[in-house]
Amino acid sequence: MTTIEANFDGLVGPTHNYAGLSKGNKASIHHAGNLANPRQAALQGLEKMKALSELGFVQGVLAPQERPDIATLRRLGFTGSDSRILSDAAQQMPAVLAACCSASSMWTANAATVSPSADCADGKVHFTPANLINKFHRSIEHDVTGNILKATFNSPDHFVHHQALPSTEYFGDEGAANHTRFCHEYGAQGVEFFVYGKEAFNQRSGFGRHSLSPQKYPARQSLEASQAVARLHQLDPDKVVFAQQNPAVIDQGVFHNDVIAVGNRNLLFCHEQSFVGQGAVYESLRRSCGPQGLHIVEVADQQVSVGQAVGTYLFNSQLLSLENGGTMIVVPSECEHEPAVWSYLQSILNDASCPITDLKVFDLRQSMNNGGGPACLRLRVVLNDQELAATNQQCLIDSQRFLTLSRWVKKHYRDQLSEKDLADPLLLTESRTALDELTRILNLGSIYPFQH
Ligand code: SUG
Repeated sequence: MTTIEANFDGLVGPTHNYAGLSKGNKASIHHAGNLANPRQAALQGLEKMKALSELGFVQGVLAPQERPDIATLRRLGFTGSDSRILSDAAQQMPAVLAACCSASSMWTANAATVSPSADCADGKVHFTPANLINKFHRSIEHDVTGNILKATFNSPDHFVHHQALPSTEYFGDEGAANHTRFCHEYGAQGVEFFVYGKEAFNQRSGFGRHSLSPQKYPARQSLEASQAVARLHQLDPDKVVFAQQNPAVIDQGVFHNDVIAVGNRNLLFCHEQSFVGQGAVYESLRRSCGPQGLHIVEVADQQVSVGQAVGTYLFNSQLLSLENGGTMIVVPSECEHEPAVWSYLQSILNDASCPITDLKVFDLRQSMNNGGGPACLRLRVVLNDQELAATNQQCLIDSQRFLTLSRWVKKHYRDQLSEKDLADPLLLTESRTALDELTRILNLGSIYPFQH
């Protein structure tokens, strides 16, 4: 039996726009109000999926959400026809309308936390959709995310789908963006590494320990949420490590751990300022990994500063195992344009002792301008042969599916979208028509509220 790591990228939805919704995410705030190009955004994402599939990696795609989210606007008291709801919301609460139009589900690293069957006591793959409670526009994703995951991984013999954690800051959960798995081989039991930004309970004064809390930007993930996911997934406590993210880097724009650290198999690639008590974190990881060991590539601030890491998303890279035993790093083109980062990347490629042997660069500018790099765009799902066979095959990318999806994007997507377009009733119709067709292409059934 072979076991592989598949990457399921989020397909960018037709309402991709720049609304400046994510405090603490510098790119999102910086590009607020810019004109977006949803068509280009979706095609840039598909190009990455196609390229990785052509290199022999198993590549999947996850459908976007229904946006504008009329059901949420109705929940908030807007009434009447859909176009009336859009115009009233645009007039009375434009920020809420923008939130209900965000294409933020493209960043599927935040869709869920996934544990491979080799790690879970019942021998099944476990999924917990992230409640994303820290940002309103993301907190309205998890119900439909659950539908999408169930339609993509649709066999109860192999897959367990949990409900998202309770929707409260106490259990703030951002999914796989704060979760990494270390293993020798994908099919062997691994060590699951959960990184949180705050502790919600058992504190003497209020919410979180003051001295270890970020001062400027929010910590999105709570320790208690990570612990709950580890329990739900039936992980072996000896094979789980929890670490706190360094609050000082959250305040510099590291809103998820995957902006400063990434791992694959027995490799951890991170900045020296990633975690509270970094040395002790390494020790716990090494202890849990056991004799098979852990290779840590730590980047010093002198080599690449936290600011440069946030500006280029060096660590929001994908590390992919090559058949020849090497590791390929997939980075966004912003890394090429920052001399310190680019020369660092050249130096590791030339260093025979570094396990990172190959490099691939992608233009993901449309997503990057909202703070989403290559690693944000993908959800990793480790699957053995049977699990892969039980996965919805229409959601796997090959050259034919790439062509079908590219044609679908070109047929339905606009090449310009600004905030004022969000209230356009035609955008709603276009979006629903596109998504209805997509659910047939991907064989998903009825996953959206408008289809019920
Ligand atoms: O949650 N941006 C997303 C980016 C998520 C990146 N994901 C990972 N690091 N895994 C967020 O902050 C911006 C939307 C806007 O401003 O229009 C946004 O939601």
